[in-house]
Amino acid sequence: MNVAEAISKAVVAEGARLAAGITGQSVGHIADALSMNPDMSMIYVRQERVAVDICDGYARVTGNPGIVFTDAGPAATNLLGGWVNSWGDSTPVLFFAGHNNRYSSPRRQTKEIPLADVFGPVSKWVAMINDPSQVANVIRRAYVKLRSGRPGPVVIGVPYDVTSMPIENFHYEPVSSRPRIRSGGDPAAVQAAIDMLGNARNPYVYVGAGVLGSKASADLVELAELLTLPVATTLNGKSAFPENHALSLGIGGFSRALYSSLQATITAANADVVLTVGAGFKQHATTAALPKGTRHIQVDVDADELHKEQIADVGICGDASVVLRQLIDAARARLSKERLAPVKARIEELAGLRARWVEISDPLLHADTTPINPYRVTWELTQALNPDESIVLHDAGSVRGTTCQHYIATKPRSFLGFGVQSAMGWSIGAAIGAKKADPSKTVVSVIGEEAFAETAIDIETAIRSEVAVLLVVKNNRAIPATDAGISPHLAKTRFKGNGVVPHLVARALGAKSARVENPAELREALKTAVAEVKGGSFYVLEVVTGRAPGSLHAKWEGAKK
Ligand SMILES: Cc1ncc(C[n+]2csc(CCOP(=O)(O)OP(=O)(O)O)c2C)c(N)n1
Ligand SMILES: [Mg+2]
Repeated sequence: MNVAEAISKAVVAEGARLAAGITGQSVGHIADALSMNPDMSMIYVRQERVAVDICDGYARVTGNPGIVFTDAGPAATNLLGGWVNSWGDSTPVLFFAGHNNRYSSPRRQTKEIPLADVFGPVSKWVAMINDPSQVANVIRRAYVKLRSGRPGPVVIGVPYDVTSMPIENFHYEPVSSRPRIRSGGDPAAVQAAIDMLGNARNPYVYVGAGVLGSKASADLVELAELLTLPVATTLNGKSAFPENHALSLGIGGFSRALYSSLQATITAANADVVLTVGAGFKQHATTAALPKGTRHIQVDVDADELHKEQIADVGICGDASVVLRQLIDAARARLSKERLAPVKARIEELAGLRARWVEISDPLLHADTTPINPYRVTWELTQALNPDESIVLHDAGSVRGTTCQHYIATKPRSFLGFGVQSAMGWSIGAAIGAKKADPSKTVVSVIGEEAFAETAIDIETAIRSEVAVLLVVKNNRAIPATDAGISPHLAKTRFKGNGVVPHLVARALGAKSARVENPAELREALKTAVAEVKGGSFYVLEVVTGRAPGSLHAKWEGAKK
């Protein structure tokens, strides 16, 4: 056995089942050894960043990291556009980076880059395997970092000369054979938190993707029902709490986000106690401060994240599922029967706020204008899919807002939001990864025509790999973005000609496709598209849309309870 084969054996023992990348001399042995393993599903992409996007989408659904492999130098840097998404959103991905021979660098060798300097600041960990004796230890360390705490992408560089070195009697004991490392909260802090929540007049719960990563949705529902707590999610955490639940506020913020719903915004604005769990407090999610005097209980698996946005009154470091369970137990032990009874008035109040949100949204969702309103596309998609059996993704740009606010996610990981880095084109690869993760689901990416143009070439990858997903392209090119105040003069260059025409490009790459301009034909077109994808075809539905504001706050700004 050589080092490359030992690496393949070790990652498979750790549970790796998906690898994606592009080969090159430096990584050739590793790519081949991964391919030799019958348990590994291989995807050969057309650009490296899509390999990361595939593994990123796969990990968001399974929690299991996929393996990315690339040649050295520009091949490795070519994946950074995807890599920073995984880093920003704390998604576990394991990257085997081809590298120059050990003793030939650093001498400006062909494709030589300072791997640790380039990836170090945007990775959870960067390590090198410089000797066969290091294989087992480095891979075990990598999996500890990928599977515990706040996850993130990990790089292992392997010099080409090392990959073919013999490794005798290779024995690997996977860390994944042990239970996941999960820590609980300080019991005193848990008690303080439950007393604070129990006494709250207007509680507000705000949760992020940490709840999804910890598979804590059932615990969250139980706690919310026990104490009648309204729950909002971050964009990345969307689907952590069922959005068809009477206590759901949809997307919210701390205290306000670009995409927070009316019900989330008003609930947060009136909150006296806020419980946050596994939320990242990113710029778009923190557009208004908490009201003065509001107390904050913050739960995060990463102690470095505590007191991040503002001082927390109670900070609890621990795994979301473990801490939520502790909170449930503490509530049962410490709170009165009366407090644990359903608070009917709160549920009615939420229903009233939700009705106002529907009233504001309905004209957009049902608009019959031409070009088609992009919110209408989201509404029709919600009708065309069974949300319990689907995974919906969005891409960067205005499609994010016109998709994430009204799609109703009912099951954990049935909607994959992404956001702090927001690299255009992510959702094509991520949709491929999501479908690999759960082939029983209908997977749909909603994407703009410019984001489509960034990564559409990998439609060919999906078709060659027999992965069928639906891309709904909201094409608003006919109405150029004005980007007023930023780059209005660029429009004559940016919007010249027809641009990349999604339904034609899709067809050239081997996909089925259609284009819709008439709102009356949208429902039928979506029905056909969904049926085709369920039948195993990759399908691109291009919908000619207008432009609409991504955030709806202006429609009810200043509104009070
Ligand atoms: C890789 C990358 N490059 C540039 C940007 C900046 N950017 C954000 S949205 C956008 C335009 C997106 O256009 P489109 O995909 O058509 O979506 P729309 O906003 O029209 O809905 C650009 C250039 C980005 N987010 N990611
Ligand atoms: Mg566009």
